[in-house]
Amino acid sequence: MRKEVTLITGANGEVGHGLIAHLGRLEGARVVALDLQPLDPALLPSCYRFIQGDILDGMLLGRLVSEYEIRAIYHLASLLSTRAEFTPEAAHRVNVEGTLNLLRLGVEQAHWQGRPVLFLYPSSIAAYGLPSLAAKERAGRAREDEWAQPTTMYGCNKLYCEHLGRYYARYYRQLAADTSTASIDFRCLRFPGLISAETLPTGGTSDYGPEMLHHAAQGEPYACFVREDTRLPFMAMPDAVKALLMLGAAPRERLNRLVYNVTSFSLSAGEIYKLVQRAFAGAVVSFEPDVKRQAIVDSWPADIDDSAARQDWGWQPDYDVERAFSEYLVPAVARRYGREATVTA
Ligand code: AKB
Repeated sequence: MRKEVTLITGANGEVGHGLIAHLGRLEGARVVALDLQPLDPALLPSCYRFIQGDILDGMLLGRLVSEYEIRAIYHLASLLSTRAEFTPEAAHRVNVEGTLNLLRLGVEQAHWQGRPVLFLYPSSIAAYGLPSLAAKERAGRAREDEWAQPTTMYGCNKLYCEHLGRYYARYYRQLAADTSTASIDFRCLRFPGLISAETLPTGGTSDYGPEMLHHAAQGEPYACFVREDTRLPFMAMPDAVKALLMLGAAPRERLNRLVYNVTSFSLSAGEIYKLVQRAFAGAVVSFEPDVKRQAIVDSWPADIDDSAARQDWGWQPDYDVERAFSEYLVPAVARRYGREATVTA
């Protein structure tokens, strides 16, 4: 008999770390983790199996289907916004073709099992594209269906994959004679910039937030690549994991949409610096905007409206800005680098 498992792609990434650590603690959760790189050894005890490989490798995905009964897929693998601009076509392959492979795998599994397979997909504020800074200032908290004109390859990929998820969940092979077979239960979150104490982000454009903190904790100066007044929504990693788990567990009939915004707090780069300085006396940050990366951040909303998630499945972050810094980020980052920090409640 094939074993029932939960598949997590991009297992080594920021969200993968938090998610695997959590699922590994749950009784009976068999996590099959997939990543291009060897898995962080700290995560191995939480996994049923780790496979080092590529989501573009059809043979590998085929073997997974034959070996496991996949009940849920958390498809986290992607190339983030800054890195994707250096290799847009490669990013498209990973972010879109990779997602297409996983969606097809999910549908195939659902057919075999005769029941829906849960498919959790993290999208991003990068799916938005505000035409100007003035529009960003006027826009306020963006709702899911507004400003959907992303300017980055990553943002285009995320937005398109939101649509692909809807297609595979509801319309896949809609002209086939037999349309009665089960499909995927696609659920998507649009995340703000995520800040983790355990891992450093790689290749994103909202990375200046976490980078400021990790540099300060190591006693290193940081040159911030956006202006001090640049504002984005952010979320502490435990809340990102909580949001994925809550959306995954929500009764299907409560969900009025496939794509939900979730957020915790909105901060300017200058405000992040103040919080970092409060924790690590002597932290040095200079603001040296990179015009091109600045333009990307200026096209993302200063805040997002997550009232649909709050209403449909009871979303609420555990960490507001104070708690995120004083109870999670600062103590954990200080521990990580063996530093003293001032924790202000
Ligand atoms: C990035 O900066 O690319 C990501 C994101 C906002 O999705 N952190």
